[in-house]
Amino acid sequence: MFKNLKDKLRKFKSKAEKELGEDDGKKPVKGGKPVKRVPVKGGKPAKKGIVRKRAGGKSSLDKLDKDEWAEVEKKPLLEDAEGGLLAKKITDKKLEDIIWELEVALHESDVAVPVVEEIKDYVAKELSGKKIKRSLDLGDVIESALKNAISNVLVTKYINFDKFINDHKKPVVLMFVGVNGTGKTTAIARIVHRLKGMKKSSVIAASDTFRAGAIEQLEKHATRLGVKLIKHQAGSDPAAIAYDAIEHAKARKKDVVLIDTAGRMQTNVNLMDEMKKIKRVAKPDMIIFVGDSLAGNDAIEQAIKFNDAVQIDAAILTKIDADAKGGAALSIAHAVGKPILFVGIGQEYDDLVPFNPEWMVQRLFE
Ligand SMILES: Nc1nc2c(ncn2[C@@H]2O[C@H](COP(=O)(O)OP(=O)(O)OP(=O)(O)O)[C@@H](O)[C@H]2O)c(=O)[nH]1
Ligand SMILES: [Mg+2]
Repeated sequence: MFKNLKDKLRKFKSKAEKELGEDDGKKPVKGGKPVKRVPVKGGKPAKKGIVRKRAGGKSSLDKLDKDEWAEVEKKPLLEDAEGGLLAKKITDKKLEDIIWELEVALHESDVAVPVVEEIKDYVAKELSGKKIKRSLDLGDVIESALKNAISNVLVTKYINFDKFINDHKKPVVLMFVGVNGTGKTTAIARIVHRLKGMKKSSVIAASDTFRAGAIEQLEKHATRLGVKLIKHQAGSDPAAIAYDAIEHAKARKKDVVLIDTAGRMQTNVNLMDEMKKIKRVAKPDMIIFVGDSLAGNDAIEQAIKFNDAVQIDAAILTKIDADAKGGAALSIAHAVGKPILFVGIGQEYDDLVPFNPEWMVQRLFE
């Protein structure tokens, strides 16, 4: 999972650590002006022998031994607010070089362009001019900047799916949309399985009347999961089936209606119009775009087009168990401004897991 992106981030971190860790040989600078390599207090040179606490704990400069002074001399000395000595300042020149490396790494992992820009800017802002205490590890500082940048792009209005279902007026109507073969039907079966675990009853609407075998596929899942499937013949009106399923749910006091729809290319105007009709008739409480993470940047493009057509509320990203790149997972929520609800991580019913930024960041840096 995300091997490519993970490796690239790891390589970037160690390279950045190395490059930023090297002394640039310049005089240390504070506020743009060179400062003397003598600790200062209130802008004036400190009196010889004055007691000054170092981050490392020594309390008097007089007490520094020869080797320690040699160490101090090698590095720019700056003071932090507490008067502790600081070791390093990340210069903009060095930063520019490593940010370029980061940009390349992200592009190679299929991260969408606006997301690359955002991560770059965030990392640059967080590291620029940063004075790094000796007590801090440069690698940790870089990793934390990366993690914050990634969390930042993943944070969109979070939806707690279980809470949404629990709190919402019943029946809750969920409609699943996406291009062919992304995993809509499988996701529906998995959500029904999840709802069963929450003691919520479901009914499925077989509104994919387009693809041969689609109804049979759902029938198998419905039988296995023990839920009602509302179906008409192949080729019949998908909106009418959704309507019937909702009526059934109202009459039988079912909690959730899940509407399966046919896969369609975002460029197929007729099928996109048909999807809009299902929405008009069913008035779903949540439209969920199901995207295949293996499609990378195409999945982002599709999400944008589906969002333009029916205003999606959330996304599910499937097959991330097979996704080495990780770009789609990083980009999709940002691209459409809607959260990822779940990710598909395998072929079993349980392999649909709630998604949140920490989950992704944890996997990228484990
Ligand atoms: N590895 C893996 N395979 C998945 C995942 N989700 C779905 N699949 C597989 O993807 C294939 C297509 O899944 P479907 O659920 O039929 O996709 P669909 O979007 O309903 O397809 P259409 O109805 O034809 O548009 C199936 O073989 C699924 O088992 C996942 O998270 N990981
Ligand atoms: Mg399907």
